Amino acid sequence: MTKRVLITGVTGQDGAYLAKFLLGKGCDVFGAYRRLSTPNFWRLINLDIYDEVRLLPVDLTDTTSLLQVVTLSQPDEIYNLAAQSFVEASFDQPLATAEITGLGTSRILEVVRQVNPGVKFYQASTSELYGNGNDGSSNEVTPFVPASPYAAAKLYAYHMTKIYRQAYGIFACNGILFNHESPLRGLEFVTRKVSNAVARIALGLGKELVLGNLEAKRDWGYAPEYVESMWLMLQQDKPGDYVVATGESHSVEELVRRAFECVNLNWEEYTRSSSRLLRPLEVNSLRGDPSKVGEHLGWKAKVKFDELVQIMVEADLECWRRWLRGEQFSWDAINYPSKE
Ligand code: NAP
Ligand code: G4F
Repeated sequence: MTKRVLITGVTGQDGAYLAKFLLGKGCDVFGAYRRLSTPNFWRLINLDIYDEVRLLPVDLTDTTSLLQVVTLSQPDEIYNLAAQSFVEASFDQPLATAEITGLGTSRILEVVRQVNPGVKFYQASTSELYGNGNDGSSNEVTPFVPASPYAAAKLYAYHMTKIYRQAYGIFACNGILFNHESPLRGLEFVTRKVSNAVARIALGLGKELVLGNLEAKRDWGYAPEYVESMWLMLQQDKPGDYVVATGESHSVEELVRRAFECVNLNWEEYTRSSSRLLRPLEVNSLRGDPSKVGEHLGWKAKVKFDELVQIMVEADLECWRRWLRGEQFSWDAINYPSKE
């Protein structure tokens, strides 16, 4: 029988890649999207799956709408990817972040418990949970020391996922994913901000790149690979929690240097750091230990840092070239105004 899957946050980076992956597995894919005054299905259109996903409106702050999408889709598996996912914004909007990213997860879990506790549930947990608690590489038993309203909300969601597993026997998993990026990454996040700015500068459309903390380090992987790990977690005999990472970390400065190298320019001539872009509290360094996901699920990151940056810069160069040729296509080039 065709498996039915429900993805919340289907309009986001991971939601779009996961929908594509699950369609490739022959699943009936239901995508829960948030109704906006201007629709944003550009990622689904970019991946050529807009017509294949069954789109249903939902808001994580509205239990009734969650009840409706679960009842309508009757899923075998739910992937909860929806969140206010931008760490910086969580300092400006801590309550909205708690409502969506934290309580939103409780609302879905409770709908699952009441409607069909046999549904398998994936929760998009995060390496941000570790905060500054550990200088080395973090695994499934490393303590969590959240350092942002986003991380605190995700920590609550992480525990609720475990609690519903232990208390009610729900097949609920936490994927503790380290940063993963792609040409479909939102423009606010540092990798895409850099690749987009570098492409514009290389084509004479931009002059400089202004960033915050250049010393922060992250374990950056490639999003299309990471969504496969989500699916693998729900195909096991028993539910569990898994770290998903490359095992390498690089600084923002290395990211910028590598991106400018892709267009044969010297990063120092175009880049500056502004104190206005520093966070009230920073997570200095994150690196994951993917041993468990490798041993139990056979998952391993293939695309590493240099290739990832190249993929992203080339994709943005291609978009801006198409834009210069006057082509119309589904894209997200206009970013939010900078705080600079
Ligand atoms: P993303 O691109 O920001 O996507 C977030 C999705 O959540 C979007 O579809 C967004 O809808 C939706 N959403 C936001 N508020 C909502 C609400 N109130 N009701 C319903 N939907 C709502 O994030 P991502 O990078 O794909 O990440 C997916 C998930 O993994 C997130 O939970 C994120 O926190 C987590 N995560 C991401 C990473 C990473 O490196 N990417 C690492 C670890 C964990 P709109 O399109 O309407 O805004
Ligand atoms: O790209 P970022 O905004 O990602 P961050 O904060 O690591 O969060 C992302 O990864 C998490 C997993 O660890 C997810 F849970 C979360 O949802 C999100 O997807 O920032 C990365 C680093 C930070 O240290 C930030 O301070 O880059 C530094 N940075 C320096 N200048 C900048 C900038 N970040 C952004 N967004 N913009 C800058 O101008």
